[in-house]
Amino acid sequence: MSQTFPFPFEPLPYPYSALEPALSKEILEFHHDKHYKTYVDNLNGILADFPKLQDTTLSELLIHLDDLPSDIQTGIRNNGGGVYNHQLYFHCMQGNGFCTPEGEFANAIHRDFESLDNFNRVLTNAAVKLFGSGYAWLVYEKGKLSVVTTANQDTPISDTRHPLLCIDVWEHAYYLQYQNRRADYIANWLSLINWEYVNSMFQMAEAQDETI
Ligand code: MN3
Repeated sequence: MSQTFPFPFEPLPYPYSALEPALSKEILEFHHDKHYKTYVDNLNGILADFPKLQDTTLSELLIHLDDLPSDIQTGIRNNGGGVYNHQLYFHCMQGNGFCTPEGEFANAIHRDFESLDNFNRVLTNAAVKLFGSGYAWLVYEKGKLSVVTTANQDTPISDTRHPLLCIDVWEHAYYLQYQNRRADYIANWLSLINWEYVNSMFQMAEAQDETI
């Protein structure tokens, strides 16, 4: 997330119907074109009045929220987080059929979660139990993988912690298709994970880790 102001409204990386039947075209149209776009517009609206922050990357803004002017901290947290989280979320999915982690990344999953099945259980448990709106994440920190959750549009990013994957459990992510059945959405979502993309995030996190 090395983009800077003005943050682009990125197109969905696949057709709106690509994730059916697990996730409907209608959900993705609303989620991408309405919800995500609103966060992009709001973030750019806030930064339009702060030229000094316009060269700061989205990751840096979110890592150093406490250093921002106090009157825009909440706005950047909610809308900057909304942009960051949705971009990762959309990229974490694919509709080309089930795939699995490979190579060194697969070894790391086995080392830290025992198996891919157990990782799926840990992520599912976290996502199902998350109260209210938020995300469940796979993160990399200091050579180790773990699952964490955040509320609202908070992002678990820091100087040392790298988000690799996230599942959006705001009701807007599933309600049109699954109504109150969040667990069914999560179970079907697991089959959409784009492990190739998550692996590329893992490689990047490892590379950045070595430079800290
Ligand atoms: Mn969302």
